[in-house]
Amino acid sequence: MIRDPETMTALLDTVSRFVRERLVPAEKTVEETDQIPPAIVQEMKDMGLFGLTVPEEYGGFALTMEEEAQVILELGKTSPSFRSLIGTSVGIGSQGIVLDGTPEQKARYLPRLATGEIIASFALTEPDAGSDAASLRTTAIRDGDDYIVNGTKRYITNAPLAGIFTLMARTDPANKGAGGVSAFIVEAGTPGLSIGKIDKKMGQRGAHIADVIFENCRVPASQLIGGKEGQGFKTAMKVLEKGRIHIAALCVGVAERMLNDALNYAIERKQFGEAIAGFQLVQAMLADSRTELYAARCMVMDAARKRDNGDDVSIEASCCKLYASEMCGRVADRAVQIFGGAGYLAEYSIERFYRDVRIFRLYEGTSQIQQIVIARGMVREATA
Ligand code: COS
Repeated sequence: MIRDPETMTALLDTVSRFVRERLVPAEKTVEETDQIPPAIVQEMKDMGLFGLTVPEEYGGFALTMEEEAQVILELGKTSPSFRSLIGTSVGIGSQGIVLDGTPEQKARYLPRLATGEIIASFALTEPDAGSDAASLRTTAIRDGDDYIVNGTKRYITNAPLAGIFTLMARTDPANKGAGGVSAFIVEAGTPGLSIGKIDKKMGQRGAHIADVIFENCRVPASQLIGGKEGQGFKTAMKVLEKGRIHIAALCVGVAERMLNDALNYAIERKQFGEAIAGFQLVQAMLADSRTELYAARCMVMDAARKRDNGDDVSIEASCCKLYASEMCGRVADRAVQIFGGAGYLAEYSIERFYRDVRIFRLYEGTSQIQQIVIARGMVREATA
């Protein structure tokens, strides 16, 4: 749902100009230094990018899903590390509070998330709990007015920068399943909370992940999201469902950038006396990529509109994430092929994008998890 087309067009134009004029020229620096320049971080804050999905009464843009998808698609046309910086505050890190937080929790954290003063991270995954998220072992045991948290969270995006963590922990150790899990807001700096070393990754330099370790970390009971135990897994699933449409939009944006670069290269690059864009085997790669991109974009916008409409989109969100992330991988591969030997060189951005996009098929639910969610949903529909 686009609430006001004029405002939306202005926002998209601003983001698009920012991407073209500020982010694309900084891509190499981010790759080389493994840091997003502080001036760019400040500009992202000033533009309100950290608050895209925070409700207006807390200082955000309160974008609908369709609006968010359009902005993220635009922001996707550059190194995905930039999106990653705002990604957890816009998506999985904040949405547990937005969807299920108490009024006090919203008032305490959302205004500061909206300005970018603090960053929110999402702490679900553990060394032994990834796809099987309900098997998480981190515990939060009630002790007076507090919970005492123990456990380790792994691959936590933006952990080294985060001001708060949306933490999923088991409050009922006797319940080994989803029902024993609760969600908390834990502030960075709480005694007993520490951050591991930054992990070295395949791509997305400038975007950092690390372990988050809880050792007898005392968290006030007022930090239990929604004030209710046993709801944490459902909060996580709702957050991830929305996040899957967000990531699918990102996949479309990055794929558009890669395909555009490959097309321009194919028009310039001459072999056998003519531009390689004139060769049908190259044209097939361009055409297949354009077709799949079009399909993914249509899927993302349809799922986003349905969610805005209040429909159950658990199947559609997973269809989008599955198709768009796999499509993005195929487009990256074809783009390298079109660039030929040059595509293997760090000098060209496609070498970096090829590595950067590999994570899309893994995080916020692997392709195999999306298949499971889709098929289970189909069975549920058919047997309801
Ligand atoms: N919205 C609301 N509630 C949901 C939901 C959703 N999208 N999906 C599941 N739930 C609820 C279920 O209704 C169920 O509630 P009841 O017990 O009241 O019926 C509860 O959550 C447990 O669901 P389910 O039985 O399906 O849980 P499973 O343990 O079988 O796990 C999968 C389901 C595999 C889908 C889940 O573990 C998953 O998504 N794994 C991937 C996690 C992931 O994306 N990790 C990425 C790391 S974060 S970047």
